[in-house]
Amino acid sequence: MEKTIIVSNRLPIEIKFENNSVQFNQSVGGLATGLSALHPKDNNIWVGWLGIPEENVPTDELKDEALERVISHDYIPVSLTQQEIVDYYEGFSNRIIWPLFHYFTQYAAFSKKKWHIYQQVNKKFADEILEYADDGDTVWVHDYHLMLVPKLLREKKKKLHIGCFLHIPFPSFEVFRTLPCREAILEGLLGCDLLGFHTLDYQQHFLESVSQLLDAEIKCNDVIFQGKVTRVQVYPMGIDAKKFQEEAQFQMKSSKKKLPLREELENYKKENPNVKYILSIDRMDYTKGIENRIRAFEYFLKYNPWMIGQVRLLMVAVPSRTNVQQYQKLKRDIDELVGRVNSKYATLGWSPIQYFYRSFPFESLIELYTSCDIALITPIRDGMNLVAKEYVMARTGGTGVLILSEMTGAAKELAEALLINPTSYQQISDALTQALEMPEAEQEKRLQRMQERLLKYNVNHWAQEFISDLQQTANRETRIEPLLLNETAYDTFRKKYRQSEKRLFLLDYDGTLVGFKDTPSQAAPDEELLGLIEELSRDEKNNVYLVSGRDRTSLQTWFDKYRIHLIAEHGAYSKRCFDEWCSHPNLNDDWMQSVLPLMEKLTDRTPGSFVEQKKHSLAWHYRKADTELGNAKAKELLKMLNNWIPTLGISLLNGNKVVEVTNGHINKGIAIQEVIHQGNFDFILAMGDDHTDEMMFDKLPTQAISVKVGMDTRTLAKYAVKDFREARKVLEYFIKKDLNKVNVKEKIAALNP
Ligand code: GDG
Repeated sequence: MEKTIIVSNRLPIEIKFENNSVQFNQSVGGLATGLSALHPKDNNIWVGWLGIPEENVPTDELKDEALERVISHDYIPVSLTQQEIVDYYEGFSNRIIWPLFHYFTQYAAFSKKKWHIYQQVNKKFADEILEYADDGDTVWVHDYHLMLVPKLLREKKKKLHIGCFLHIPFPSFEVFRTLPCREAILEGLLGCDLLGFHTLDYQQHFLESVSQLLDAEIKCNDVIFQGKVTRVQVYPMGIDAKKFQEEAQFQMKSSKKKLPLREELENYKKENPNVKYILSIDRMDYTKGIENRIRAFEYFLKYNPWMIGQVRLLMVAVPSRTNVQQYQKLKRDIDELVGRVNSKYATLGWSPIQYFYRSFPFESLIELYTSCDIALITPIRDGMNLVAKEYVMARTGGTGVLILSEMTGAAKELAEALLINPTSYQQISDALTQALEMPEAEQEKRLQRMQERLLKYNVNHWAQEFISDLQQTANRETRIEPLLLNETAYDTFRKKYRQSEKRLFLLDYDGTLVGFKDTPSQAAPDEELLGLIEELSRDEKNNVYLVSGRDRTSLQTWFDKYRIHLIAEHGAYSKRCFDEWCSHPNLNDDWMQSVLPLMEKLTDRTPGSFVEQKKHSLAWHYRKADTELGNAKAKELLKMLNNWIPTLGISLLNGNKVVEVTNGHINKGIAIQEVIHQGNFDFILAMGDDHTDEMMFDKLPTQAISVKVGMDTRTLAKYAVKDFREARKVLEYFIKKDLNKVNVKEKIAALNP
């Protein structure tokens, strides 16, 4: 039976060795809750580190006991040495990737040694997973500690369904490019079938980096790299919304239950009925904007002195990564800052900031959420930020205001919060004023909308959606990977061909029937091809269409005397044999005025490139330009043109050493659709080599035979041949009348040497 393997740096359990025994605790973090539908279940397992260095396990007996207990819960521990923790976890993950991906480039100090150990530990994880993973199993890898694992798994086991989710932001290309091992990181992630991010921005940043740094092809959300496709999508992580709601309701109702924190807060409120509480909870991390929050609060008090004694900032900073130097410094800075602000504004019975440097049990967390009137969440960068969502869900009393940094992933979903720029003290101060003055009815309305959304898009929804998309994506891969034409396929085609009465051949020209030449004008058909076309068109049952991006004149000059039909300029024009050219009703060329100058400018800066002006399309060819320069400029051009798609209504074709722009409402797919609708064909064969032909393949009925010419990328075609010579042999095969079995075998041997 197929299983799911979850992989994260840390296992969602805590293990301690105390008094010569093993203490084992299940932790109830967001990830563990979200994945509870997957683990524990059937034979699913979770692979991760136990959180303590190998050397700290006291004795072999205790080690065995710990292992036994961990494994009995279907957790597979990966053992790490102290040195690996220093270099892989604290070092590369938390001192290089974490700051860089959160735009704190000044903190990211690359070191070859740390990178080396990061690779080594990723391999350790992959090896452990491979011990348990069988073909058809699903592996879901989590977060930035393990970005090389997908590729390492894929290299060893092609038939795994591999998903990967990054919980932190993916930075813009300009930042990501500063990482010396940037290509290896991208390639590592591209080993998976489905890669998930919290927001569209992170997804776009990733795709941009791929397009700039790798020789990969990007089709919508699919990255095609080294013959493998990775779908890159957005899955905003939710929380266990019901759990927060129910615990809050439970606490409200059960007045008997001893809730020390709440009691203390309520007592204080009784004595000071007008005081409002502002809450902030984060790990002590420089990305969370703790420092600017305190300074903004100080600013608020300075410019709203009548609020002194009326508001309190209740600030929880949970100790985190205490071995990392920057975190130690941050702790010192925050201690000092809180001290300074408190000493400046405190009165005898009141201090502006109540500061806790520790974590609280879950129940106390809810007490804090339910007791505080405002949540002030101000990260400088945050992948998502679950605290914001938790505060909203715990406000079951109907009131409460969320002030949220626009730099968090959560801001994209919580539009009813008061969104602020975390670096602007003025904005934070204004938001505090707005929150303090907000009528209750408005608070309720805003909260309700957010709560409805959070209940629907909860953490289970997040996990289920990801896994279901992963299954689909991975299956799709095997379904549409083209097959090399083989003997059985040939026999079936020939049978179909013979039994059919009305046949349709849809043939691309350049790259499909002829090889590429330096200039388009050199690619005139040779004797062999013309003979083949003539032979094919002689049979009355055959309707042959050349479906090309070429201009009308060339096609007409070359093929006018044959009984074939022509579709020129990607469908802008069509011509039935011995008839006149007709233009497509969607034709409109206004966009050319904007695109042509851009291409001409690029040509100036790219020696060897040139613009081909067709009647209704523009093609920028860079076949003769320096490869590196040509590729780089083509990417630049595509990027610029991409932004123009909505306004100009254009369509971009990233072909083989050519970027072609056409009218977005005209393409080969639309053109052949009309042909197919008009005829009643019982045999259809389509052949093509590039993107423009994919549009044609996309519109074919299921029984059609589609053949991709070239093996470099993925395709919607069912079959593939290596090059134009083999494509010609496919056609030859149909028209030869006296083929016997021996000949068939020879042909196939020649096709697949
Ligand atoms: C990373 C990304 C992304 C906090 N204090 C206590 C406590 N917590 C819990 C909260 C919340 C979790 O810790 C913190 O989650 P965040 O999302 O806010 O932040 P990170 O830890 O940085 O998480 C982040 C997340 O991954 C998920 O993808 O959102 O952007 O950085 O659940 O409730 N829990 C308890 N006591 C505390 O004192 N019990």
